[in-house]
Parts: sequence; structure tokens; C-alpha cells
Amino acid sequence: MHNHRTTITQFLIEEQRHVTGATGDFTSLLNDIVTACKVISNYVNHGALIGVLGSLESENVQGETQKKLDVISNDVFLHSNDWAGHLAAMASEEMDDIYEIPAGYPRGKYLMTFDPLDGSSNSDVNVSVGTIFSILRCPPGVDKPTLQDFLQPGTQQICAGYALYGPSTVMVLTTGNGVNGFTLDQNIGEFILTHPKMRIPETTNEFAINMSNMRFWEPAITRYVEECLAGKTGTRGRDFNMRWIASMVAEVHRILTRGGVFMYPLDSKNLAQGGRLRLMYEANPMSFIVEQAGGASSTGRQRIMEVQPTGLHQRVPVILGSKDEVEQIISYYSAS
Ligand code: AFP
Repeated sequence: MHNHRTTITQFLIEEQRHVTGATGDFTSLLNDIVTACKVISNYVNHGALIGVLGSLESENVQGETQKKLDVISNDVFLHSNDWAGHLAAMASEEMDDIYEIPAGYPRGKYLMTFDPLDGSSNSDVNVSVGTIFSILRCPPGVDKPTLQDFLQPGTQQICAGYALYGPSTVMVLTTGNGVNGFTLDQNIGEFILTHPKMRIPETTNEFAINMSNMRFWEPAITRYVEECLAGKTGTRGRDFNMRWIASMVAEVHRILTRGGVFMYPLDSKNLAQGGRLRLMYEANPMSFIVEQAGGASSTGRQRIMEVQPTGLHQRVPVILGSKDEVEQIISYYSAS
């Protein structure tokens, strides 16, 4: 007997049926994003076999050396999504300015920001990387969006998602109605619903932070991590485990699966930039997903999704994951 499985296309169309007045435009946009992620997954998967590992001479707007896969993934994402008439403009981690829809293609009603290959320093060593995206509405009456139209707080997102290129390729999505995860079945080229209604456990014994930055931290983070390290004998009264993959997509996916807290806080090293991770295409989409899965996300001082963006490539401190732990860390910020 055939075992019926829900494909991502079926899932999206069924979701669309619950939205009064939906035209299918948004569903089509998501389908194009899904296609882009499948193409990127294929490049990442074939790696050295097709000569896509390693770096280029170029640097991106952040002054980071670009990997070949960064440039390929950016190109795939732009050209999978610029032609269909769903988007009014895009913005990418890899590009200084916003990307206008080329003349000759219709402009749509959505804006998209994305990080085409997050954690790409991991690609050469065959560790998980991912794509992150966030969708906003283009402000009404705006035909040709400018940078200013993108500067909306995370609370305005209508969809966020990521694709994780790991042992399996997984796609996780929210449209503000919970979080669902899909696994790519390579044999049929379709994402299948495998992780319906993902929920982050409220408590956890696992934290993730780059410990090499310890000497730069603020007192609240030092206190929290020291208490975790003290384990059973300390004030927390239980042992904690630690992970650091240096690939935010993989860290968030672990947290969605089994709980935990992820921190890239403000420290004296990244103070001048306002943090390490990017608000518009890393922190905001991940915060939307985490909150929708019952977790919390904060800079330590403010809910991330309420930060008013001032620049496309703005950075923010990020503390996200299991609610109890994030709230504990926030309380240490308030106390210091
Ligand atoms: P790359 O995309 O440049 O590899 O950066 C990845 C990232 O933005 C995020 O995914 C990681 O959590 C974080 O940076 C790792 O930063 P450190 O190398 O400072 O630990």
C-alpha cells in the first residue's frame, strides 16, 4: 500500500486555503524559494566533485572573503526569485545595495532579505551550512522600493525560513502559524513534511557560545556561562553541555529539535558594530521561527523582533532558544 506523505507544495496550498482572499501569489513565491534551496543543496552536496569549494579573491560588503559557494548561492537565489512577479526587490548578505527586479519582469508586492549560505566557512570542511530568508510586505503605494522600505522591524515579517544542508537537507518555515519542517527526499526531488508543529522545550541543559570570546563578554553573559559550567555543584544545581558549530542555521535547528540556548552577545570586540550577527537576514528570521516554536529571542536588553532597523547590514546581539534560559539571561542583564 502507498504510504501517503505530505509534500511541501501540498502543505503550502492547504495553508493558502485557510487565508481568505489569498491569490496564490505568496504560495508561488515560496515554491520558487524551495526550488532555489534545492539547487543550492545540489551544489553543496556535490562540493569538490564539481569544483565549488574554496574561496574567491573577492570580499563581500561585510569585508569577509567570499567563498565560491557564497557567490553561486547568491546567484541562484536572485535568479530563482526575480522573474515571477512576486517580489518588488531583494536584499542579500552578499550585496551592498538592494537588488532591483530587472526591467522586463513584473514587480510584486513582497520584499525578501536573505543570507544565501550562512556558515559558509564550514563548507570546505564538510560541516552543515544553510540558507536563511525573511519576507516582508512592500509598503502600499511603493512601486519601486528603496532601502528605506526594507527597514521594518522583525514583527512585520510575514514569513521566515531556512534550509539546512546537513546529513539531510531540511527546510523549516513559519508564516506566523507555528513552525513546520520538511526533509528533502532526493529520490523524488520533493520536500516532505517530517517535522510538523515544531516546539522548543522550555528548559534545557545545553548552551552554545563561542567561548574564545570569553574575555570580551559583558558581566551578564559571564555570569550565566560560569553558572552553567559550575554544573551540579553551582547555583543551577545541574550539569550543562556545550555545542558550537559556527553555523547559525545548524545551531537553531538543534535548538528546535531538542532545546538549548544560542548566544552571540554584544562584547567589547563587536561593540563598535553593535554585535556580530545580521539583523535583517539572520537574527530576525531566526527570531520569528524561534518565537513561533515557543522559544524566546532577545538582544539581552530588547526583543530582537522589536529592534527598529537603521541599515540593511545592521548587526545585533543575539540570545535565543529555550524560553526559561533566555529569560534567565535577560534577568542577568536587567540586574547588571
Ligand atoms: P559565516 O557565514 O561567515 O561563516 O558566518 C557564520 C555566522 O554568521 C553564524 O552562522 C555563526 O553562528 C557565526 O557567524 C560564527 O561566528 P564565529 O566564527 O565568530 O564563531
